[in-house]
Parts: sequence; structure tokens; C-alpha cells
Amino acid sequence: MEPVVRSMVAREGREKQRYSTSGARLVSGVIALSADKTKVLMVTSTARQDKFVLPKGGFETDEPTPEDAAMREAWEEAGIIGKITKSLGVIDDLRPPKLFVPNTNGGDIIPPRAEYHFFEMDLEKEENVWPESNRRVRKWFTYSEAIRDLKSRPELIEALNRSSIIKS
Ligand code: 5FA
Repeated sequence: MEPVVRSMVAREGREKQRYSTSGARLVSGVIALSADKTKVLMVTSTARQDKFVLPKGGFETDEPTPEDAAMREAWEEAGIIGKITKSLGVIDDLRPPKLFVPNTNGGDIIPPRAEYHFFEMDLEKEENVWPESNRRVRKWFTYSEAIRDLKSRPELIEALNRSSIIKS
């Protein structure tokens, strides 16, 4: 089997971003649980550094499957390596439609709406240095701590609720 090459540079930009047929930005992410399934690993958001989010990001055109994108994001944002054990399905952007500002620059209207594809992951390795370790903090949360921190992120709460985390 080919060894997996993991870059120390995180991908940037949206040139290779994949969209659904209805124009939603496809986003892949992971729910990485502790071995006893009582904790989930989260990382700080770059947009709001006082907030933690699940490791996730755009599914790109050179990635064959959303699982590949989820594993890349897990590595780039959280420095974790593992195996995807199950799909948690598709979660629509739950923000009210009035928040989506159309792009009226003469081109097609592309709403910055997202469609989330989350996967549960069995952790194999947690590295101390990873591509975004200089700009993201990583931290383990119990279910109730995670729910509290994800208050304004219903789509991420939904992903966590679909996982096999023990809800305490
Ligand atoms: N975003 C914010 N709140 C949202 C909500 N309630 N529902 C759906 N989407 C929501 O911000 C990432 C994106 O999530 C923003 O574009 C925002 O509009 C949208 P974040 O989740 O706070 O994390 P981040 O700032 O760390 O995000 P990045 O990793 O920089 O970007 P992406 O996760 O979009 O992916 P990327 O790695 O492909 O750039």
C-alpha cells in the first residue's frame, strides 16, 4: 500500500472547492472521540479564536471522496491521524436564509451556504506539531462542555449528536 504523504502546509483558498448541484459549499469534517467515547476533540476557530469548533473544511475537486477531505482537515487543523469508522450523513446549513448574501458581481449567484458531511474517526495518532499548530489550539471536551461551546453552531451540534459520544 502507498504510504500517506502528510503535508506540513495547510491548503488555502477556494479555487478547488466543490459545490453541490444547488450551489452549497461542500464541507467535510470529523468527530474524533476518545477511546472510552466520553470526549470529543475540538480546535479553535480562526474566525473567532475564543470559540472551539469541530475539525472541518472544504471538500476539494482533487479529493476523490468526502472522507479524504475529512482526514486531510483532521490532520491540517488538529494534527490527528486515524481511520474513518462511519459516516454521520449530510447536514444542511441551519442558518436562516436571510443571512446568505448573494454574489452580485455580474456572475452566478453563489450563496456561502454549506452542506456538511461528517465522519466518526478512530484516533491512531495525535502529533504535537501539525500544519496549523501555530494558529489553532486543540482541546478535548465532554459532551456537555462541547454543547455549551457550540451554542451558536447547530450544524456542529447535530453532527456530534449523530456520533457515538457518551452524552454526559
Ligand atoms: N459558519 C459560521 N457559523 C456557521 C453556522 N452557524 N452554520 C454554518 N456555517 C457557519 O468558520 C468557518 C466558516 O463557517 C465560515 O465561512 C462561516 O461563515 C461558517 P468557523 O467554523 O468558525 O471556523 P474557522 O474560522 O476555523 O474556519 P476555516 O477553517 O478558516 O474555514 P472552513 O472551516 O470554512 O474551511 P477551510 O479550511 O476549507 O477554509
